[in-house]
Amino acid sequence: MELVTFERDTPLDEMLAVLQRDGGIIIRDLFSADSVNAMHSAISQQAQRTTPGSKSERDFWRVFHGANTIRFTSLGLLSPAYFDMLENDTFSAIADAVLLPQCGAYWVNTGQAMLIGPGEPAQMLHRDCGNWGEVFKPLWPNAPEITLSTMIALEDLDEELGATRVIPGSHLWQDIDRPARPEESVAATMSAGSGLVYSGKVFHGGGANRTSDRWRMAMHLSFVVGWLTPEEANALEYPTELVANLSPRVQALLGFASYDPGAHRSGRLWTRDFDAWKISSPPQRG
Ligand SMILES: O=C(O)CCC(=O)C(=O)O
Ligand SMILES: [Fe+2]
Repeated sequence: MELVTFERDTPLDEMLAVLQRDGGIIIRDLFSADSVNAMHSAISQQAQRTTPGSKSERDFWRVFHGANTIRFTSLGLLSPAYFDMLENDTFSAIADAVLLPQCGAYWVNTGQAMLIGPGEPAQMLHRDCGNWGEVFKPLWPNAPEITLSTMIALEDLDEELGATRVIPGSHLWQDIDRPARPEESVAATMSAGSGLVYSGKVFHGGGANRTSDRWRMAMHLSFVVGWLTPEEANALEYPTELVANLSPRVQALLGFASYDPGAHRSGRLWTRDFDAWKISSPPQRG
């Protein structure tokens, strides 16, 4: 079974129906060539300064991250194209449909370069909602969607280069303990600028890079419901002066707004100024 690839202008309902059925879809040209080129260039440069392998000492994370994989975050410090990608109309519409039934607002979980190096074996298959096991485990198989991700191709990705692998339908498995077998997975082969959009509940993982000399150029972007803590400390990564120039939506996605469970968007920033916090004029201290 292959994952379904859609054109970006496909009606949202069609894409959502297949996302609900398979747990993942590919959207061709999801991101603009300008954004993808800018991120490819910025990430390539940063990769030159980054040592492959996990920054963690723990065995689990060392295996999960891979010894010959380069990962880093804070992508908005490398290129403003990252902030444009956060506002992608199609990914936003899908995230609204998938996550807003469970929350008043969602925010960025992480934006992350994920470059798989030559000879790296396949990553373990996993579910991204595993980051918040307290929520999904007791409720499985009826657990709500709490996170939505996209793997973004910064160049053409095929199986040999380590395209992400997905087990279609595994987000609906009744048995939470059913093991994920690599033979059940399919490669999300896609062209540069395309995005694999996938449920936090579907089994997936980075593919093996079987080339001897090429790095897989891809990045990950995920949102998580506003009542859970993201992996990346977005609000600590970006200085207020930088965020002041971004759109209100991007400011909120990066945590420069309180979580508001209702429809009454207050626009405040946590409790620094309860009524009307203006990012362009932060409150004076002392
Ligand atoms: O690198 C990939 O293709 C997938 C990585 C991934 O799923 C993860 O680290 O959570
Ligand atoms: Fe993952």
